[in-house]
Amino acid sequence: MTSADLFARARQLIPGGVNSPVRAFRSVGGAPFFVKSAQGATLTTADDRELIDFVCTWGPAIHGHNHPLIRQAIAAALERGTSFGTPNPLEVDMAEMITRFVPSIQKVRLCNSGTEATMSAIRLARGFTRRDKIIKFSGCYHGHSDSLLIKAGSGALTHGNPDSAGVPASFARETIVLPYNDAAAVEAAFAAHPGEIAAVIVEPYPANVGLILPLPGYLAALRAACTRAGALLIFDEVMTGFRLAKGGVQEIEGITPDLTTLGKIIGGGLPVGAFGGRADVMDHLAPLGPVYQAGTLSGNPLAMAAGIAALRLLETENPYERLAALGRQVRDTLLDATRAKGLPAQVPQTGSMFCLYFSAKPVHSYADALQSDAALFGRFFHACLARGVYLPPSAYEACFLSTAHEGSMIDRACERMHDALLSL
Ligand code: KE4
Repeated sequence: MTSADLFARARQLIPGGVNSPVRAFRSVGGAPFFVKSAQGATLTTADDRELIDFVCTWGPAIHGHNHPLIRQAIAAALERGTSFGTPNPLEVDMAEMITRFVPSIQKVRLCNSGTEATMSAIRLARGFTRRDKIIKFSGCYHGHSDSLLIKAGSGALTHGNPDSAGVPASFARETIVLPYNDAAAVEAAFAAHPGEIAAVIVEPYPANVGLILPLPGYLAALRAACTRAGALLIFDEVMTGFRLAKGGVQEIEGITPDLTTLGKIIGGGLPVGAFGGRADVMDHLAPLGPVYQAGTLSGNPLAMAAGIAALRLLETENPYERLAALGRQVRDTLLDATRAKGLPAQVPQTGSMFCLYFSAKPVHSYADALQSDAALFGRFFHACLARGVYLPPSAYEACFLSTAHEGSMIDRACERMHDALLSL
């Protein structure tokens, strides 16, 4: 069956024909392709097209798709069964690795998605501080739990508005949404709500809005404001954890959050999320404390085996400088091509993450990102796809690289993206 046949069937059975909205290509136009297999840096579609993949299943595939050591680890675990519903040795190994990689995580709880991780971290912060309000930032995405599907309200310092149907206004009232990279806005929000704010949750490098990097001192200002106010600082590193450094952004920036949320890479391609941090906070979780959190498949041995293999590979290969070199090569290609074409462009890049904004001004916030030319990005997306390069199907996502992109693969991809830009 071709992608078109599959999509026609899927739309009869699955809303929009997809199990996650971004896959539907709504913001770039056209119909999504279906993938039947993936290997290294390439996807093979149901139409037998080979695509060089810059989505990497939205982050997990840092070692490329279907890595033999991860596959072997899953196969070995499979011999012993898939899920026991009891404690198992692999979840202890995973917990030891996470706490070793990320020193701020003294204790960790495993779950099954990034959404579960952030939802649980928010509940834990509220339970620990006995406060109800939280602060999040425009353009940051933390999964689809009700308290986090909130957009900025009219009175920025008061409360947010639901960012989805089905989220009660009463929930939105407990979430304050502020602009990222504006330390004064955080100070003002704490001043306006003394003793009421349980936590600040932030993607330290927002990557669900393209890619935005913090202005100097911004993350330190968040840390100081939370400490002064007795609120918890939650780093949502579901995307950046283990991707930019073994210890994530908090290692790069030297900032210690109270809680960290994780996902993607720690599942090695299977469903895993995690949240962890200060032991005195984590011990408020059931069965020790009053904050309930649970999951049938949390810590299941198959996903643990895949995630442990992925983390072990990071430990043995330490690929971060190699990945950053790939990122710089793509950045330089995109800047050269847009300059040659006379197109205004910003290409923020850090390690193996980058994005392309068609914008004349640097992007420091969600508002800045919205001023970029999303329609032109859609044309660039399809020009790349026509040349066998798959970028995230949205102007407001980050691109990912893997160790499988090294060598001729990245050269080929850069040539094709350069050609795609000149064709616009
Ligand atoms: P999941 O529930 O999708 O596993 O994780 C939610 C989440 C939480 N925090 C951050 C920083 C995230 O990036 C995500 C999920 N990222 C998107 C990519 N933009 C997942 C892709 C999708 O929704 O299909």
